[in-house]
Amino acid sequence: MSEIEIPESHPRYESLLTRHRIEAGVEQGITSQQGLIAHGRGEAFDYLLGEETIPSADEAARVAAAHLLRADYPVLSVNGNVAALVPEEIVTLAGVTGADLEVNLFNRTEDRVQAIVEHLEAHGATDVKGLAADARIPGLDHERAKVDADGISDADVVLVPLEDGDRAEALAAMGKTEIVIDLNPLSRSAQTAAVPVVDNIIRAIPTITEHARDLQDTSDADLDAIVESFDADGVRAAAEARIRGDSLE
Ligand code: PTJ
Repeated sequence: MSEIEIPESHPRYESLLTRHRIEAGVEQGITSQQGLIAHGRGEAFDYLLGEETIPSADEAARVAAAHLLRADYPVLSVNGNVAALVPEEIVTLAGVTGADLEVNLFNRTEDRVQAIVEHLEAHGATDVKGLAADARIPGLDHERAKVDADGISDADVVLVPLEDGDRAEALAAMGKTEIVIDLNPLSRSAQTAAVPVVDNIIRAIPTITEHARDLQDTSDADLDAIVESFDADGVRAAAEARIRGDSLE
């Protein structure tokens, strides 16, 4: 039996363990209550994807890695679900790609931003951004507009995980490249992303990290070629086809 009294032989063991992490995140003041609902939405899509990284998602993860390595200033945005599910993994990705981490919340409270910053620091992060909130993303009327002037506001490439909203579009309007991780290929964020990674964040972050390690010594010209040959619409269509059950992938 694990800490959560679920036998490891249970057919949904991994999924139940992940749910428990989200629940624990709420108890620790890291994850919002809405995060529980968001997680349930994600689980349903993951079930339909076969709970695996499909080839198009792996391709998108490689392109995401190329973008992060090629960027002048990449920033990984962290919300309450990301912090609960992949704290160590996202800190590792930041280290491998030279990106900064910034806490950006929809249901923003200063206490929760602080709790997430401390949680990431406990997993090895330093200089986590998000507390200053001294700049705004133009065109957004909600709390996700609040960003750091020397963080997301200054970034050229931003990783936007787990949000079905209008920030990816607003970031694109600022001239930034947005990489979105979302299990729903039809979410607004996935639809407007330059690079939609349709995969569970639990698999996607380590996959992007693995690609970044593989691409570390690749020339800028070759990274540019990887980025330029990417077909975001093709990736969205492949994921939707897999979910609808008419995929040949
Ligand atoms: O911490 P906060 O205050 O910033 O709030 C964060 C949530 C996630 C609650 C907020 O961003 C929200 O309400 O999100 P939505 O609009 O429910 O969108 C979340 C998206 O993430 C949905 O499209 C889900 O399918 C997707 N999703 C959920 N869990 C995962 C996921 N995608 C990848 N991996 C997951 N584990």
